[in-house]
Amino acid sequence: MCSLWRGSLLTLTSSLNRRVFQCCRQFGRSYNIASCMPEAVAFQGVSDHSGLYKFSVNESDRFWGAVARQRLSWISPFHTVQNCDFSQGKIKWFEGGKLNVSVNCLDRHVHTCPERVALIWERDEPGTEVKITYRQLLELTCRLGNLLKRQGVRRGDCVTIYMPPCPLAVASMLACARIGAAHNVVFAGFSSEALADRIRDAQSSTVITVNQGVRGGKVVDLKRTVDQAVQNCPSVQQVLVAMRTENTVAMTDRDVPLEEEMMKEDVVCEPVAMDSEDVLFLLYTSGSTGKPKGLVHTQAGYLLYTSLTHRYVFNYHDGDVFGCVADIGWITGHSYIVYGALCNGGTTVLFESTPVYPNPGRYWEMVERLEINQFYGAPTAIRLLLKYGDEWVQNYNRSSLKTLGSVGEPINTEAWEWYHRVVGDGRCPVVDTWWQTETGGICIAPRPADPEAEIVPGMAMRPFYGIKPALLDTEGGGGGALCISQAWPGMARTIHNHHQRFTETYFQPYPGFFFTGDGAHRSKEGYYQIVGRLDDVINVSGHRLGTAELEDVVNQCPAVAESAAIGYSHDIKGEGECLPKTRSGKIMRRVLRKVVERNTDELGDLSTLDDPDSVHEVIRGHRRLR
Ligand code: 6R9
Repeated sequence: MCSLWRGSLLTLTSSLNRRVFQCCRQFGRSYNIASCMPEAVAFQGVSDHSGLYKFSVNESDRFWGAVARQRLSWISPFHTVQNCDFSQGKIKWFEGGKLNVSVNCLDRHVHTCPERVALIWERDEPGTEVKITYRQLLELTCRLGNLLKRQGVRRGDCVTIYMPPCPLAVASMLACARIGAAHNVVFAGFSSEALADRIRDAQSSTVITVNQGVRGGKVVDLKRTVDQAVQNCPSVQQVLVAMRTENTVAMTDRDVPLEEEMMKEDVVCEPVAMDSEDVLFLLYTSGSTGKPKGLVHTQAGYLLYTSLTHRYVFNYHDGDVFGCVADIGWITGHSYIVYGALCNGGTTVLFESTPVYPNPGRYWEMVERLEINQFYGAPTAIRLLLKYGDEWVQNYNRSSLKTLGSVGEPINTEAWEWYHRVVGDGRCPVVDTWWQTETGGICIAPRPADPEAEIVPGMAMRPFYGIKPALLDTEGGGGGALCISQAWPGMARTIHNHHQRFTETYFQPYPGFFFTGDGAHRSKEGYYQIVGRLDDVINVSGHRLGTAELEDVVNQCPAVAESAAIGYSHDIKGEGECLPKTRSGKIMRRVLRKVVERNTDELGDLSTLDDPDSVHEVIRGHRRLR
């Protein structure tokens, strides 16, 4: 591992760009710490942001205790702020406390502002968005919670959700939280095999899906994928099917028409009092070896951390429209589209489409139409869009924008500059947010709410409150393996059913530290730049793929004795992995066979390929091998 990061550091793309952007001058030079974080008034001696950061790491019990009491609604108070021991991989926060996450995300806002819009469902077809108020979302959640109970789902069970971003997907997540079940959201682009693996590992008896998805003008048969998956999942007793399109799909005895059945349920569903450390959800992510890991996040700490980072990293204020274009199937969707945003009473966008549908102006047309204030997206999309030229951006009014966020992979200087200069008209801070499924929420970001904050293009900059990074195995020049030296409330608690793998992966490489798997660089000012993975995880378009998973698939070909998957640098996607895949993640073997047989004139229908160019790359690669 150590030699690997050295290699990565050598490829550090840009030397630190010294141009620095000051942001958030609107607070002026003198400011009141209470206006930034009300709890801070009670922290003795804290008068500015750097003091507040120091307090958050040096007095972390007092910091997190105060913030948790202030920001979450508790059914009963916690008695211990934290009880953590990295050597055993033991992470516990707010023990003794009881709360319900759905009450924090819904009921308390329904009391104060029932008609505020909670969700804007930006459907695939522009201009057909649907708005759901907090009152409506609570009703949907309660009906669904009651339906799940009627179907036999109990506290502690795990429900698998295979749905594109839509209000019923969010209501399903919150319904689980309301009745004390955990959820396992699987990205609705994954294949039936990947879905089946995750259902089996989570031992779900219930799967929630839609008849069909709609994305980029194309209809995707999601229910059919679920049907294939559950054939190999004996634990599944029922599949709840919502209707995203009007097309009927074959229903079996196991299938339950979701809308029809939930309308029979009551709009009141008693929230269960959950312990702080009960499981909120599992989310599977790729590791460098073996099967995907079901990372476990729990109730209170996760909710607190996502809401605090949502508020301060993006400078989110009441009434703002938060536009995160990730899918709910990734941690970014969980933490910032759903939990962080709703815990803060925010209005949050659910984006169903693609950056180029119906044209490359889609994001910015949406920003104008929905008056989005914070836009949060991935560098891969920014790199793609900048190639289409500035006009697609400039055609639309983006004056509502206040903060631009980036996540998922390093953002190169060209993309950063374009995002800042063209999309944000040079006036919106760009926050490059570094974090992982494992960290639950953003750990390193510029913090625009800090009036003193400066931002260096392409740098994630500074640790968030409570985060104490450490670079280990340093070799001069300020680079090293990025670790975090003390616990924070948002971190994952274990890997579902594999606690030993959890400790081995994250706590044994550097005893006493949480190891992130990334390499980073620290400037003399103390700002962080993330270099990328040190292990065999490949990052394609911001999505994590394990080399072992790719090799597993390749090795299934009878002619293949051994294989090795590697990432190579790709202009738009960060890294490429060279295989022609359908949008649902299936590798098109028939295409590979034709290439190997040198029948490239008879490749057949390539319309379901996610990236038709990948075939040409394979052809070119094969020619070189010959
Ligand atoms: C949130 C998310 C995590 C991995 C992480 C790192 C890469 C994420 C980044 C970044 C550089 C950033 N990563 N954000 N690299 N700069 N701002 O993406 O979670 O899917 O678990 O991926 O993504 O390599 O370790 P996840």
